[in-house]
Parts: sequence; C-alpha cells; structure tokens
Amino acid sequence: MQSTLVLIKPDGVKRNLIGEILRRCEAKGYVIEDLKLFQPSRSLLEEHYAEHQGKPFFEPLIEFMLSGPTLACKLGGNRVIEGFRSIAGTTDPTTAAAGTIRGDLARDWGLNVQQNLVHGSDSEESAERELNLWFG
Ligand code: IDP
Ligand code: MG
Repeated sequence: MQSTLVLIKPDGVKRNLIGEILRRCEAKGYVIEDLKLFQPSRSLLEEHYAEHQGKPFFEPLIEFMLSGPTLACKLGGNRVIEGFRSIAGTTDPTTAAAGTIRGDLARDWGLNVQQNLVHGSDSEESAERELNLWFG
C-alpha cells in the first residue's frame, strides 16, 4: 500500500469542489486516510514547491496558494501516487484530457499561474517528503 499527498488548492475550495474531487478519489477506489483544511504558511508553501524556486511562476504560485484555505488529503491505495496523477490530468487545465479532474473542472483564467485545482505527489520520495511537511 502507498499513500500520496493530494491538495485541493484554494481555487477548488472556493469553487465548492471539495466534495466532487474527493468523490472521484473514492470512486476510483482510493481511501481517505487523513484530511486537514487550513491556510498553510508561506514557509510551508516555499518548502513544498522548493523544486520550482527561481521559475517565473514561482512567486505567483505562492501568492495563489496564500489566497485561501487548502484541503490537504492523505490518500491511500495500491499505486495511488501514479493513479491520482492519472485522474488529476496534466498540469495545463486547458489541454488536460476530458474525464480528468483538471480536464473536466478547470480551465485557463488568463492569470500568470495555472489554477488547476489539485496537487498530487509525483514519486515515492516526493510523497514521503510532502506527507511529512503537511501532516508530520
Ligand atoms: P503539477 O502540479 O502537475 O505536478 P508542476 O510542474 O509541479 O505541476 O507545477 C506546480 C504548479 O505550478 C502547477 O500545478 C501549476 O499550478 C503551476 N504551474 C506550473 N507550470 C506553470 C506555468 O508554466 N505557468 C503558470 N503556472 C504553472
Ligand atoms: Mg508537481
């Protein structure tokens, strides 16, 4: 069994999509192991997104993530790390495949950051690191 960190970002919380996104995770067969709705600090977000420091979208991304509460979810199941990223869809919501969370529920709003509703850890190492950050 694996666990991954799923975040429902501030756009998803503001748009009342928590239920719809968690429904899709549960319908796929994954198990919600922990949940936390809160406003993360700048230092938590900068550590979470450390790999993107220096990129043009880094500061807009941090500002977006500071714009309201995020729902952090520890999601469990066999191969859940790749499985959640598959149901989330690709990063750019405009071109994310229909049937995915981003493809069905998000689009480009013409802002300098992609508001794409969710985050999912991208490897076992990231999942361990990120679950420690958000739930440790
Ligand atoms: P991921 O969330 O699909 O793993 P990453 O490349 O890790 O995508 O990027 C982290 C987040 O930063 C994205 O989910 C998105 O919100 C934002 N982002 C990534 N690339 C861009 C970009 O080129 N322009 C604006 N925002 C971006
Ligand atoms: Mg990523």
